[in-house]
Amino acid sequence: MALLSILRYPDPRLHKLAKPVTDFDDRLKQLIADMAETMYEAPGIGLAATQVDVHQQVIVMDTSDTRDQLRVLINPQIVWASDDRQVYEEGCLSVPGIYDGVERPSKVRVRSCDVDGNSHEFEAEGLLAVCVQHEMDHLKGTVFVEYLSPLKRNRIKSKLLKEERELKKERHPMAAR
Ligand code: QAP
Ligand code: CO
Repeated sequence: MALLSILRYPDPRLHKLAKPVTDFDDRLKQLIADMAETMYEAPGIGLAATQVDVHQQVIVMDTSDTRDQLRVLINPQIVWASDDRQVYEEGCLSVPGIYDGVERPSKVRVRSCDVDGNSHEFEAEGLLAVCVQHEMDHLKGTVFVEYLSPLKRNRIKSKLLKEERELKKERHPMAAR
């Protein structure tokens, strides 16, 4: 097991398109174990492979209160979405400290594979529906801040870039800038 480092917005690698998984092998199982460890440690409720710079269609999620209900989605597809929509205050491990309302379909039906490559379908509502859609967006290179106004997005970008400069200074105090 290993902790993976999470890309931070506005890293351009967050906009890469993930490819479907074709090999359900031990490397995939290792990636899932590392992603789950990284998500629980953060702590977060969802993590897409894109966020750890692996551009394959893999998601780990756990929206349970007990933090013991890991869900793994491989090659997920939304096969149905409700017409009614809900607004939820979203955050993201790649956009630390930022939360804002995003409107999405309130129910979705999802088809995805498990670690062994077997296909499953399930219906999601509430927080789980928000989480599935948020994480599937990552696989398409979309970060939730892209649903906000350009003004808000630019403010978020500047804030995170400034924080990153501060973090770099702490790591290299002699590199005066
Ligand atoms: C996506 O988000 C999500 O800003 C998963 O400082 C969000 O796990 C799905 C986190 C809302 C459904 C609803 C964010 C941790 C975790 C932060 C996360 C932070 C520390 C976000
Ligand atoms: Co996210």
